[in-house]
Amino acid sequence: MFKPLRHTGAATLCIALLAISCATSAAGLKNGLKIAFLPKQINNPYEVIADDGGMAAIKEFGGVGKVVGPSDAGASSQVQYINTLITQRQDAIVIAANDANAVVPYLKKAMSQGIKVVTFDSDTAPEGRQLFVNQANAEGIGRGQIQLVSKLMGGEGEFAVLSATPNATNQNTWIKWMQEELKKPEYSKIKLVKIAYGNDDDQKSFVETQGLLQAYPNLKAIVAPTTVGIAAAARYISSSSSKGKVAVTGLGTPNQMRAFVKNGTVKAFQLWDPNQLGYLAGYAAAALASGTINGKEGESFDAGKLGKRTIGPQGEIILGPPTTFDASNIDNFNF
Ligand code: RAM
Repeated sequence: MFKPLRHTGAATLCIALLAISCATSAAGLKNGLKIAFLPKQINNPYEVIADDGGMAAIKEFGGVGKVVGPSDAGASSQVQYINTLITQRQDAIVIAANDANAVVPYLKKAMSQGIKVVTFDSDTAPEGRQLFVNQANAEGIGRGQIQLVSKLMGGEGEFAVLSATPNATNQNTWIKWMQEELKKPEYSKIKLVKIAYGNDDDQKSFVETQGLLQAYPNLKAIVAPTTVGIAAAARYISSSSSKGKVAVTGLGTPNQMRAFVKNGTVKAFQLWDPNQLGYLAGYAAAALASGTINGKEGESFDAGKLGKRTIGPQGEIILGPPTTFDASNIDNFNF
């Protein structure tokens, strides 16, 4: 019986056609795509893991990947990199935006020249990109952080948030959902006393932690929804008299937090696998640049080992729910 060709993988077809060189991969992706990752900052261990995931994906589908970016997470620090990537005629830019708006005119310029733009980790305003690869549902992350800290505080007392930069789209969205969750009657005895900003800078986050402990002597917990912030806060508290009195939680990488879980400073925290986030973003960018998707809701694409993924409302693709790490499971994770 005749089998329609579209059911035949491109790779199989390539073998069948033998000597003819094929311009697409199994997933219909073009060969040799130039894809640049532009993280919030290049020296942030979280971003490094995510970028590595992106580069692994690009290697799988035969593209040419690279990572460029600033050393600080300032609002406009990524602009010069975007301009250079436009000049270099990249096929796609995958960016974790440091500001929802500052980069938009430059990303629009890229798109007007046919360069595909995917945000991941931290989004821009929707007009700045074609797709947003989100680590997890933002509402779920924000509400989940409050559920976790409430448990660690025994349901009452003062806590502070130690965030990244004041303009970080991802942290600001999560904090908004934390504040929503706090409106529920079960949290009536919990008070958010301060939102401090460590700018995803280790030293500044460390000093901000010290400042919070001095300013709020009754503080029972610090929630840092940033891997840089939580590691700095845990480091400060682990060698201070607040150890055992002030809980530290938030979003961290198991490798950075392991020692603080083992020494009892941190009981529990959350995250997803940043490597998978970058990997998914790499495949999304390649699918866009190959024209197998246009970025419309409901379209699906093949994301290698992560399987088939579908675009949701507002061009958002979600990796999956976060994991909660504690002493019982942290050794099962290595990132
Ligand atoms: C930091 C960055 C990043 C965020 C993680 C949780 O590394 O701010 O954007 O997703 O924390």
